[in-house]
Amino acid sequence: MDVCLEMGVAPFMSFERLRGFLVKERMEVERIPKSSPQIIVGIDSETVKGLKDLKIVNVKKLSQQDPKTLSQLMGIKKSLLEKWIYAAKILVAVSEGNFKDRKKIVFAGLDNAGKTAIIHTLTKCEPTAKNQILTETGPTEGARREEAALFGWMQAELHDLGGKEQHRTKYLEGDREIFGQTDLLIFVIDLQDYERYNEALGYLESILGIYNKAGEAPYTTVFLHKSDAEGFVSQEVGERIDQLKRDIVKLFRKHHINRYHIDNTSIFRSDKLFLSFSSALRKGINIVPVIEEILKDYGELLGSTHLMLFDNRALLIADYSSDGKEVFTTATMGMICLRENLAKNYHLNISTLTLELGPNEIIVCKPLEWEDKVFYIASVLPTTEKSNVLNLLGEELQPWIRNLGVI
Ligand SMILES: Nc1nc2c(ncn2[C@@H]2O[C@H](COP(=O)(O)OP(=O)(O)OP(=O)(O)O)[C@@H](O)[C@H]2O)c(=O)[nH]1
Ligand SMILES: [Mg+2]
Repeated sequence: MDVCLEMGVAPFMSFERLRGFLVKERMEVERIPKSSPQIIVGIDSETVKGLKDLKIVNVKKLSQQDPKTLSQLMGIKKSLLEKWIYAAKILVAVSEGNFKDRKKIVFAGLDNAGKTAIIHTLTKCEPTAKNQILTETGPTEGARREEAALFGWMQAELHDLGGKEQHRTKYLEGDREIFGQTDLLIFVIDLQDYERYNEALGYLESILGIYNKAGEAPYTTVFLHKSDAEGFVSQEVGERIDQLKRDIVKLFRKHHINRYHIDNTSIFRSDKLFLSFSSALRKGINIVPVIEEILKDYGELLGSTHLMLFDNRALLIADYSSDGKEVFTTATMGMICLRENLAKNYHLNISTLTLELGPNEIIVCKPLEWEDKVFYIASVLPTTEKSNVLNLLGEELQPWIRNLGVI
């Protein structure tokens, strides 16, 4: 594909970000918003004419459209319009320098809930290293911040809010620095600490109140953590846990929040912890549904029941699945870790991994290397015959991955 952007004053970063969305003309990045929608990959002249009739004459105008309405007006598939509109949104955001360059993820919960252990597992360990020895960090004093590149280029700030009572009181006293502009709230409750369920719920409610007052509504995931109690869980304990879940749901309802999720987690099932975390992360990223549409199209083309996109930590960025079997996802995470380990420790660069799980069920996992980042596309296929199509898919996904989280 021709690379048809010339750099004006916009930083080099923009060029890399936008590569792949544009063809046909050479132009300066700043001129993009006022250019014809025709500069976007895939938009043909017929569509441009249709858009013009609706007075959508430039990329900026296109970026402001609602895909559903436009689909009805133009008789074009919604998923296609969604793709173009999101491409336009990204182009405008980046060319106007108006994009989000990092995500704020807040981990909150009572002291000893397991927040620091979770962050440590997610950032320092491999997802299949079960029962790894955890270096005890001790209680976190105040708010701690860690930077991490997640899903490739997406910069994230992980805020670990030490949960001792004196710290909680301080955060709740209205420190805007602590909760302001959160993209994702992960609230951790120690499932084994039955006596403190109500205290934890009270803290969660206070935090939701702060967001409400600030007019913010970040996606919220509650981790019911340490769900690894050995042996028998008594009926009484089982009932307490069920009651806790009902109380959490009630709390969200009371605050009219419907963007939330409750998940069972444990650092001793780090593969599941990785999946829970990626699933929470994905919820706040507008572009993920666009990627999933692309995966679905290729899934159907390949006759594949599963198509998955991972980063090099084996965090699941997006997937398409026609039967929802988790075993493929977990198996692929294992393959990724194996490849990462062999590359790190033996300088062995495996180009494709395959794993035959059963008749007509072959997982083909391909690494894609872009700049200094590695991603993995994996597909469950009946034979490996068509697996080269995954490279094409990679090409198509690149600009979207490059821009994850910018709008
Ligand atoms: N059984 C079990 N123990 C865990 C798990 N996660 C963390 N722990 C243990 O729980 C204890 C507290 O973990 P931390 O991560 O320090 O807790 P925290 O939420 O950061 O606590 P504060 O910093 O005081 O707010 C440690 O002894 C951990 O080893 C888990 O999934 N299962
Ligand atoms: Mg801590």
